[in-house]
Amino acid sequence: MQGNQSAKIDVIRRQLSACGQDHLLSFWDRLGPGEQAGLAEQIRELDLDKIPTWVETLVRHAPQTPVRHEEFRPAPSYGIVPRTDAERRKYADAVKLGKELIAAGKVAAFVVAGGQGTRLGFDGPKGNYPISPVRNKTLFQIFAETIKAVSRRYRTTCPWYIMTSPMNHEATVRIFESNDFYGLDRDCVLIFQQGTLPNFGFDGRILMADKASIARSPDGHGGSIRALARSGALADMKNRGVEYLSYWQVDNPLVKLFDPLFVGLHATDGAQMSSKAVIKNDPKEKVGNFCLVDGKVTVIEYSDLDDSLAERRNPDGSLTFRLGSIAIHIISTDFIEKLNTEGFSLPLHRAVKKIPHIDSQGNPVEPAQPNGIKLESFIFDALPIANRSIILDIDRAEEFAPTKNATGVDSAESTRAMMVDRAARWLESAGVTVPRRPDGSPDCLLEIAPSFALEPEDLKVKLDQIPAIQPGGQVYLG
Ligand code: UD2
Repeated sequence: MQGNQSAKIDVIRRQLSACGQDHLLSFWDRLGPGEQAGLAEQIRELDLDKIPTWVETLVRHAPQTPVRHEEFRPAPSYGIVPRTDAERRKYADAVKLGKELIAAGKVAAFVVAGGQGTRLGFDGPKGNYPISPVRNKTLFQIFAETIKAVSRRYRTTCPWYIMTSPMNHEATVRIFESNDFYGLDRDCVLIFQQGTLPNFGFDGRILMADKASIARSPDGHGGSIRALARSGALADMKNRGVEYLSYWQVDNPLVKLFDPLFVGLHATDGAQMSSKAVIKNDPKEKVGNFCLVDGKVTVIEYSDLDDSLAERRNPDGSLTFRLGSIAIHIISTDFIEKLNTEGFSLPLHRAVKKIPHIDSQGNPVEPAQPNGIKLESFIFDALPIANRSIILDIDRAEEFAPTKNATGVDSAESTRAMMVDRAARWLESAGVTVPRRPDGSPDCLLEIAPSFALEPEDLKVKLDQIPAIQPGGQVYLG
């Protein structure tokens, strides 16, 4: 038995040595059997064949792929309001189809929540961040209540898939359990983990977190395509007859899940992966840019779009590349299945980071400056692989308020303000008077629970349940 084990470790040592990573076993002889088994398992999960290429092309140097700006074209989009009679008919049919698909249980919710949320400085999974303006409901609770309200409206059960990472999986499951799954049917909530990728020092050596574990980080939201298949989530979808995923990021409480128009346009046009977009606030806003490259919808990160293209304007003064990516998609399950059977891989992107690790003596190092590279893949890199992809450009104020930072732009404060603003607009559209300050902002705190209204029209039949809103007051409708 002993001999067998040492033969196995010799094989692993040779494989590691072949790709310049044998230091991963530096402390092997000092580890207990459990630690050895754990480390061997982590090494088995490494894509050893690919590591030399990653080191050469992504770690030691930034990638040198030329960005072919001359080939970028602005991507076409559907507007939130139809522009012609033909479009009006198409939208009406799409909404009808979208509603039918939702009611038939063919659409599931899919949130990616495996990120580390470091910018927000919140301890724990970001989905547990309290965000709603009056009741302080968490992001997870708002999504759960929305899914419950949609299920009730369509007399169906909308399943919810939640991707976590090894860094926050257990904590996420505990949150759902301690909240009794927010009143959802437990069998319809599937929480699964994405994979990880090793962290590298600038010299190309994989960093060790401690003597028995490799420094790793989640493999990016693009890792969801593989994780959906590996975790059994995709098989579960097939069993339930789910054909479309309503995909979003955990930090956006305004997201309109199960949007019949979006689902319907995606299905009518035979798209495999579709996106919602907003008109960018300024040329260099920090969102991806929708472009056409070789005729395919492609997202070019803001940092990769040349200033001259970012600033380019149409004769009417609007930005030529005006559509910003807000990470809201419809993805067909057969597209995910196809990608997994074709052994696809999405490109990896590098990020220079401060990565705690141990040195060659085993002493912990807490770097004050960036000291290494994390790799990840992005879901939007699947767009050009799709045989068809549509874009629906929506009203930012209605659907997009990400909570990314502790203060300032895209912070909890700005998200809450947008939630109140949207509630105020919805109420006013139903004929309710909302007190406003001289600058036009609502002079009150407002919160509309998804169970009360999923859209402004829902308020019109509940006017008798809405109290008068006093200046400086707060109203919760639930
Ligand atoms: C993303 C987009 C940006 C824009 C913006 C909208 C990228 C590179 N940029 O910016 O173009 O659409 O969102 O808000 O995506 N996540 C995982 N696993 C991971 C990494 C992330 O599940 O390994 C999740 C994370 O929990 C979050 C989402 O992906 O829900 C986005 O992650 P982020 O906050 O790092 O994205 P950000 O702000 O760089």
